[in-house]
Amino acid sequence: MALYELPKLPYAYDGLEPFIDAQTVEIHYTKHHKTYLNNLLATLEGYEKLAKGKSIEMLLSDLKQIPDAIREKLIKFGGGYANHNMYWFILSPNGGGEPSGKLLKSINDKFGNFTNFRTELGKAAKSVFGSGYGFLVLDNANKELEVMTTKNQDTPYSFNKTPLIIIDVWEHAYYLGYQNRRADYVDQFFNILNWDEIEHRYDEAMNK
Ligand code: MN3
Repeated sequence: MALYELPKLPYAYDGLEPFIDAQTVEIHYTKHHKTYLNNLLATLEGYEKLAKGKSIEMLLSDLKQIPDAIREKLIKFGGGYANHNMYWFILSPNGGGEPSGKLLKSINDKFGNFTNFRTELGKAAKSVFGSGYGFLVLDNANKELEVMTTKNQDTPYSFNKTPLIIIDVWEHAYYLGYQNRRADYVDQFFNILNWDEIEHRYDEAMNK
């Protein structure tokens, strides 16, 4: 068995339509995500011991432990693998709406109200120059919610933060459906957010 595997897409390729088209999902999952995984596995050849029994999130959380020879590749390919593992699962054909319970309360405490939160996260994702991501994260030290962005395939795990929402703003995530209109893609993204999964991640991160 390989150290890491491609998680099964939790819906059909057309499951996120009309917000993300089937061809985009298929290429993004079978080509981009799969290639990150393949490159990660190639990077870890000869370093199996390092990764054995550790999730990719654990490796990315402690980059000091990664040998210099493979650190940059692990950040790129391991980050790309981890970011996409998360991306598919915080989206759902039955998504949208608002969170409830403790997460909603934390969002209201931090951002004032849900609308402000949406605006702030959206603005961050739209503002990424080049390729990267917008995130809602929980800071592991103070347990506060934050909006953050990363470049390329950098992940919040490497900054002692746990991602709860990820918005992929690499062009491959939206160009077929939205062309250059990244802002429209980001605005529509909220219609497919899987709040059950996001709340589950929040509870786990709070109790860690
Ligand atoms: Mn992507």
